[in-house]
Formats: sequence, C-alpha cells, structure tokens
Amino acid sequence: MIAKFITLEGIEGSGKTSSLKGITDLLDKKDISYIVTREPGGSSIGKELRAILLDPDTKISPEVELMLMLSDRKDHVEKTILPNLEKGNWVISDRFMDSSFAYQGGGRQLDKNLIISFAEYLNFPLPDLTLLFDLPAEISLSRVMARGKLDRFEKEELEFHNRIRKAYLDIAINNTDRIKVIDSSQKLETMLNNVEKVIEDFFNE
Ligand code: Z5A
Repeated sequence: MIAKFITLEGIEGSGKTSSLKGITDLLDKKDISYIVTREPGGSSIGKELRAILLDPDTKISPEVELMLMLSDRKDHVEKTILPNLEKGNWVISDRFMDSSFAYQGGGRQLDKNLIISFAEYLNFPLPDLTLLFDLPAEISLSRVMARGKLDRFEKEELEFHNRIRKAYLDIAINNTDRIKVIDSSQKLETMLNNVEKVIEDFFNE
C-alpha cells in the first residue's frame, strides 16, 4: 500500500491530540509503519519557529505570522513529511495547510487567494485524509483555560476563534472527499469511536 498522509485539524482543545492514540493503535493493528508529527514545530528549524509563534509575549503582525507558518511548513515538508512518505511510512500530522487557511485566512482575515498562491508556489502536498475536529469556540476556550497558561493564539478574543471555526467548516464543505468532520462536543468516548470509524472507512476505500 502507498504511504498515506493524514492531517488533524480544528480549533484549540478540539481533541486532536486526544485522538492520536486511537489512530496509531489502528495503524499498529494493521502493521503499518508511521510517524506522528505536528505544525508548527515538525522540524528542527520549526521547533524554534514554534517557540516564537506561540510565545504570548511576542508581538507578530498577521503577515509575519503567515510567513513564519509557511517557512515552518516548507521545512517540515522537505525534511520530515516527504522523506517519510517516500520511505513508505504513513505521516500523521497534527495540523497542516488548512490551519493557515483557517487561522491566518479566517482568524487574521488575510487574503485567502494570496494564501492559495503561496501554497501552490511552495508546492505543498495535499493530505489523503483530514479529520476536522469541530466544536463551538466557547467550549474550546473553556477546555483550554482549564489547562492554565494561554499561548499567543489562545489569548485571542472569542470572535477570532469563531472566525477560525467558520473558515474550517467552509473548507470542509468544499472538500468533502478529503475532509471528514468529527463532532468534538460529544463525550470523549463517542468522539473516539467516530474517529476510529473514519479511519476504518479510509482503510476500506
Ligand atoms: N497555527 C496557525 O495559526 N497557523 C498554522 O498554519 C498552523 C498553526 C500550523 C499551535 O498550537 C497553534 O498554531 C494553534 C494554531 C496555530 N493555535 N493555538 N493555540 P498548538 O499545537 O499548541 O495547539 P493546538 O493544536 O490547538 O493543540 P491543543 O490546544 O492541545 O488542542 P487539541 O490537541 O485539539 O486538544 P486535546 O489536547 O486533545 O484536548 C484538549 C483538552 O480537552 C484535554 O484536556 C482533553 O482531555 C479535553 N478533551 C478533548 N476532547 C474532549 C471531549 N470530547 N470531551 C471532553 N473533553 C475533551
């Protein structure tokens, strides 16, 4: 089987990290080799960019934020994602290009056509499957606040997070073959069962 590229997307606290083990357990059962990675921070340069991008005390303009996210992604694609796919390892990435459309396009309200042009110019691969974890921003923020210290994105107002959620749902409507929406407002156990079902269906396609 050709190695697949799976991405997890959604607003903060939507359950991406909580779902990872269920996904990797299914891959283990099928004897599929894989790596788990994330953005920002999926390469050595990316780790440094992640520290800058999430620091609540750093002031960054929306344009610089977009450029740093794209730099992180280009390095991640070149050093981690493509080499692993070429070796036959599946790649599971916690966030990828849809995050830029949702956060920098929706949240920061940068021109979406500009972001599309950058993605084309930088030749980013398209994921084979994307799980979009969806829930109201109010619930997302209450989960995040329960964790304590907030990062630069989590500190933004509710309206910013509502715009991100809406942008994600718009992307999902236009990419129904690739993007499967998971209702993350459900009980954790129900949500994990739904994730399992999406992955099983993907194996059977
Ligand atoms: N960003 C961007 O702007 N542009 C880009 O192009 C990219 C990223 C790539 C990365 O931060 C930030 O960068 C991100 C977007 C921006 N914004 N922020 N913040 P990150 O990687 O640190 O943050 P994250 O991806 O949002 O991770 P997260 O907040 O940990 O979310 P999560 O992984 O989806 O959630 P979780 O850890 O699985 O769950 C959070 C808590 O909720 C935890 O206590 C769980 O036990 C609980 N939980 C999860 N699901 C449930 C259910 N169903 N019921 C009850 N409780 C639950």
